[in-house]
Amino acid sequence: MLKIHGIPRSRAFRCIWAAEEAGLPYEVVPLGFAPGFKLERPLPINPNNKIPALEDGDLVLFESLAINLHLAGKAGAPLMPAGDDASRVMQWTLWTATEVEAPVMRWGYNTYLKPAAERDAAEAAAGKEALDARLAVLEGVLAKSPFLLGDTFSVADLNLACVLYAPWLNGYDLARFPKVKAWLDACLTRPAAKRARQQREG
Ligand SMILES: N[C@@H](CCC(=O)N[C@@H](CS)C(=O)NCC(=O)O)C(=O)O
Repeated sequence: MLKIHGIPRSRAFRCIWAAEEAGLPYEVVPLGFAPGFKLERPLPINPNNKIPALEDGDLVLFESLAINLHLAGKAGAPLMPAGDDASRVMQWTLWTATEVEAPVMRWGYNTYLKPAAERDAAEAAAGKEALDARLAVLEGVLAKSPFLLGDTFSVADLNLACVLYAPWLNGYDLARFPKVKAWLDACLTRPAAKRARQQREG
């Protein structure tokens, strides 16, 4: 059985959602945080000593979005489509990792993650400005089709929506981005997403 190391209240949530969406049996091997967001014990199977990590037989993977691509690949289409759409999945996944995640974290650390006394309002505003610029791009794409690759949900949507899940859950102002809001609502209320969210939100 697949082993996902981490806890639902971490980036392991992303892989739990992907495993649920792929319909693959998995167990979560709990590993959480000590104060300061450091791991409570080492995770030797990940040279970065971070969660999540996946064990799939002899294969060990780190990087949450790469794990999701692997899980989607095991499920095949439509979660992981073939041909040009597979390249589009890579495009959106890399866009998520290189363009979207940093502003999400900059905003998140300075609005709800850090203790109130350590939050920096200017940093939160800078994160929001950068994230809004990406959301404007996404708004234009989602004006043309309900999901990133067209009419069907795929791991491209999952990988982007799982990174935008925290802002969506924590009051990010999406009023200027109604298509993004509707798309996130659709992605994050899918049955598989709800099962993953239940583990995280309890
Ligand atoms: N890019 C990595 C980031 C992994 C990451 O930063 N994980 C956090 C928890 S969500 C962690 O393990 N933090 C512990 C530490 O940095 O010591 C991924 O997406 O998997």
